[in-house]
Amino acid sequence: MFFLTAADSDLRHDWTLAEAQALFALPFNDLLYRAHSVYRRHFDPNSVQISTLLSIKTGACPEDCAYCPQSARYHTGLKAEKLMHVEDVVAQARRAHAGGATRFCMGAAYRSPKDKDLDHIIDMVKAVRALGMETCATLGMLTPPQAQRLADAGLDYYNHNIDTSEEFYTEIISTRCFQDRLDTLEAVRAAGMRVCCGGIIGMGESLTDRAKMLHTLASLPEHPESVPINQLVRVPGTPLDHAAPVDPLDFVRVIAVARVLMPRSHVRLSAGRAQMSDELQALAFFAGANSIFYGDKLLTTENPEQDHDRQLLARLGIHAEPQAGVTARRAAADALHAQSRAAT
Ligand code: SAM
Ligand code: DTB
Ligand code: SF4
Repeated sequence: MFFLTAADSDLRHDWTLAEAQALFALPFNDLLYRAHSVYRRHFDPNSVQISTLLSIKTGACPEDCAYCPQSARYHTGLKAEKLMHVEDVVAQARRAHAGGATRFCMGAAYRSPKDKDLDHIIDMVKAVRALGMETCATLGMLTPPQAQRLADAGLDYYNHNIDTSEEFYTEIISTRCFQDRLDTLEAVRAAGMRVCCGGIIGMGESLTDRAKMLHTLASLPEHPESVPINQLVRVPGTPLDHAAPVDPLDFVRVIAVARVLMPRSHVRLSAGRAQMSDELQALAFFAGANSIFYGDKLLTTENPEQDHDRQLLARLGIHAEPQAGVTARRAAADALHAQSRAAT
């Protein structure tokens, strides 16, 4: 006899948009109770996965993403920098690992990487992986062969955000379309990498746009393993500098709905933490956020001081996910990857 447990039935790929909207419409306590219950069935609620970001190629990006300080179209005072040297990247990764991060995410301000840049980035991936860290990269759009090269080099995760709903996307970016994002996500999956995909709250999107964004993510053939929820960092010089601030409780609602729709994913309380109170972050962790970016800088903007984060996590009794968990997750993923390579 086969019994379906509550945890099994939490995992669904057939959520309707109306169900996602109904979750947003729940009274706050009802939504948080539901999200936290789901969270406990799938994770240790006192453990957080820790990633550190590094901008390996900064600014001068040809895209026009209205939120981004790295677009060449806006005057944000950011100094553009070429692709970093492999040794410098590895030195930063080593520092992040010693500080407690288990995943290292390398970000580059590209529309899509050139193959010769990918050669260097592959060297970075191999060297960071050799430290025992999980590796992640966010380099813009990828062709299927590029995705395969990164997967074969051992890149664990690829970050590529859908950012918002398909409808609102055209108001934020004109230089690519929503389908381009989905195509890259498909190439990343097909190559056997794990997916990190989320969005930004606070760009002037409606509640329906938020529900649609999460519904799109939860309707992918496999849920992204990591779902970063960013609060817009308003950067002077970008078109969204004066966007209206998000109601903090509405931000927590997004985390909670993401947790319910994608129960086994790591939901990351991502950009914007430097502008959040400790209490708001505590609520977001209760609602099911179980991943953060750690380190004084995101890509180009500020993140909370490491000391402050250490104290906050200690006050909440939340510990960093142990390295053993990371090692086991990688071994399982590597075995799957080897199997699928053997089958092709
Ligand atoms: N160029 C690549 C791309 O767009 O996919 C990778 C780097 S890009 C900076 C990665 C992500 O950072 C974006 O998709 C967006 O979600 C997030 N981001 C950029 N600027 C932000 C801001 N001001 N506030 C919050 N998130 C931001
Ligand atoms: C994600 O979702 N957020 C990160 C990471 N993935 C690449 C980037 C946040 C960037 C915030 C603006 C900056 O620091 O430039
Ligand atoms: Fe370029 Fe990425 Fe910034 Fe868009 S979000 S401008 S693609 S770096």
